[in-house]
Amino acid sequence: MNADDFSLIAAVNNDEILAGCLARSPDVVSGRLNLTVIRGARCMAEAYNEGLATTRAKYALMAHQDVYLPQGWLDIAMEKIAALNVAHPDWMVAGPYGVRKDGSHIGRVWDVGIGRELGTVGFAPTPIVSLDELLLILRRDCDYRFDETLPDFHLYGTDLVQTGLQMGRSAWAIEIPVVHNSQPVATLNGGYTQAYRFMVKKWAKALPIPTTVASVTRNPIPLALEKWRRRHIPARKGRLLADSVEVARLARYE
Ligand SMILES: [Mn+2]
Repeated sequence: MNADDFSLIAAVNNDEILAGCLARSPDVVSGRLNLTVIRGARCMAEAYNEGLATTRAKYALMAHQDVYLPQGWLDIAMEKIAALNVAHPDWMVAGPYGVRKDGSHIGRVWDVGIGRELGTVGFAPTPIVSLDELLLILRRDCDYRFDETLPDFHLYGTDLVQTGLQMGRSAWAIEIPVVHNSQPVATLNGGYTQAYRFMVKKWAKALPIPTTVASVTRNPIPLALEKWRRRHIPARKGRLLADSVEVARLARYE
């Protein structure tokens, strides 16, 4: 396994955020990790499918523009993925932060919007039923394409994990910490609700599916409660709240 086995894909709508986060990652700056940027997509599935079509790398890394991969990240990821290949050869999807079947979270990521590290130091690879979409790793030994009928820019990670599980493959949270230089999501109306309703129909037989935001279920309460919880959060400002490298050092990620 080497760096050429990896391809990094990002959907971008803000070049300042990209430059201050993902494109600033040392593995990207050095050219070791190839970054493909997709702009102007209608939905995330379309963006990522466009990105996947540009590469035959064995492992596709799909990351938010506001994710920073700390110094040495690719080497750690290669080590963890090689171990997963041996221990769980049926794996198809992985990421740094996910949710177990019982709804509990597992992973490790510094979230700038929340202002602290989320998760656990030193956890073993853990089976999950959904992943935070900040970073998704897809093993490309099958012909997975994102479902472009899933609207907007939400829940595509949950859809990916559930598709893998339905195919009899496994999905994991692994310890590959990153900085999510995020801004709090102010509203779950609009695009989020559309994507949520789509998922309730598509995965009717698998419900409830816990996610990092609200459990996907026919019961209207979890989503309503999550919307209410966010009622005072102001709209995103479109600029970074922190310096990615400073945060990575504070987190002792580099
Ligand atoms: Mn993000």
